[in-house]
Order: sequence, then structure tokens, then C-alpha cells
Amino acid sequence: MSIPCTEVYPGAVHLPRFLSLGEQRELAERCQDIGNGPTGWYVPTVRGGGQMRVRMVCLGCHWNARTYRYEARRGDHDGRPAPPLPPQLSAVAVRMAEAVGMRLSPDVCIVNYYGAAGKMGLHQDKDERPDTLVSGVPIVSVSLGDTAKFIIGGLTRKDAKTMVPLASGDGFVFGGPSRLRFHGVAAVLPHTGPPELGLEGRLNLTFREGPSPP
Ligand code: MD6
Ligand code: FE
Repeated sequence: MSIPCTEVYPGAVHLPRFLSLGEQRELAERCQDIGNGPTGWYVPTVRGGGQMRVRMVCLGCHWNARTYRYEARRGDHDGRPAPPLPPQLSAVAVRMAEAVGMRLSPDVCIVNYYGAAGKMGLHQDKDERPDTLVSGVPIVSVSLGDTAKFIIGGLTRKDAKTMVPLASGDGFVFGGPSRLRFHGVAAVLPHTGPPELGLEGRLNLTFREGPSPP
């Protein structure tokens, strides 16, 4: 492979500094415009009733944090249709997947914004179509702004874990036999992102295939 990358587990590949600063800035602006728009950021409440420690907006299709299902409208928030997924965003994820020899045709992107206290508990992403999970179609993650301590474990919650720092412009391709590994964000390190982005905190985009809305 000609670009720098680290295979953390088979099918779980870190692509440090994949994006140029210009590309990062463009993506960050695009996400902030959407997030600050009329169908923008909200703080999801999960099934147990707790609030997530991130602001979220789903593009292309909405992921409902109460039902753990995908749907056309934001049924757990304001009922508005999910904003479209801009092709310029998807193109970045397709490039990252191709760089590690995987294929993804994204139809949904979950954008998360982390402030200084942002984090995400250990979870599996398994709400996409079963055939995509079985065949290991990847989720591609793009990080912008402050560095996150990204934790990855195994197929059960208690398995041993490793920490991967996800910095601005990094990609992470999460597919193949690793598609269902538990993972989360332990912390975001304040003021570690490129000042040129004008972004306080961290944005993370996860591109997915197979949301299977009803
Ligand atoms: C985050 N990422 O980096 C949270 N999920 O903020 C995820 O939960 C994630 O990075 C699936 C695949 C890649 C990821
Ligand atoms: Fe995830």
C-alpha cells in the first residue's frame, strides 16, 4: 500500500492524516453548516433515557437512538426528514475504503460533534442490513478537529482493548472480520486540532451502507 496505514486488527485499518488541511477545512465547514441549519444538531436520548455526550445529525437516513433503527424522518427528535447525504462527503469515504482494498457505497452518514466533555460509550454498530454485517462491508470514519482516544476491543464487551488516537484528517476503516468489534471514544483532547479549522472540539463522520429503512 502506498499510503501510510496501520492494521489494528484484520479489517480495522487506521489511515493517519489521510486528508489535506484544505480537505479537512472543507468537510468541517460543510458539517458545521448542516449542523447549524434548520435540520441540524440535536442531542440524542438513548433507550435507557440517558442523553448522549455528543451532538448528532444523520445524513441520508436517520438513526433513531431510541429504537436503534434507521428511518426516513427524525422520529426521536423533530420529525423532519433527514437531510440528504452530499456526494462530496461520500466520495471521501469511498476513497478511504478503496485505499485499503475495501468497497463501500455509503447511503448514510452519522455526524457527531464532541465538545470538551464529549465521549461515546462502548458499542457495536449492528443496526445496518444483516447481509452487510455478515459480509463485512465497512463503516468508514473520518475525524476532524481535536484528537480522540478511540478504544477498540473484541466481539464481546469485556475483551481486551486497544487505544488508537484519532487525529484531524484521519480515516478509520472498520470492516471485514472487525465489523462488529466493540468500540467507543474515551475522551477528546482539547485544543489538539489544527487551529486553521476554526473548530472547537471534534467532528466525527461515520459513513455506512445498508440502513434498510421500513
Ligand atoms: C467516533 N466512532 O469516532 C465514534 N463506529 O467518534 C464510531 O463509533 C465508529 O469510528 C463505527 C466505525 C467506526 C467508528
Ligand atoms: Fe460506532
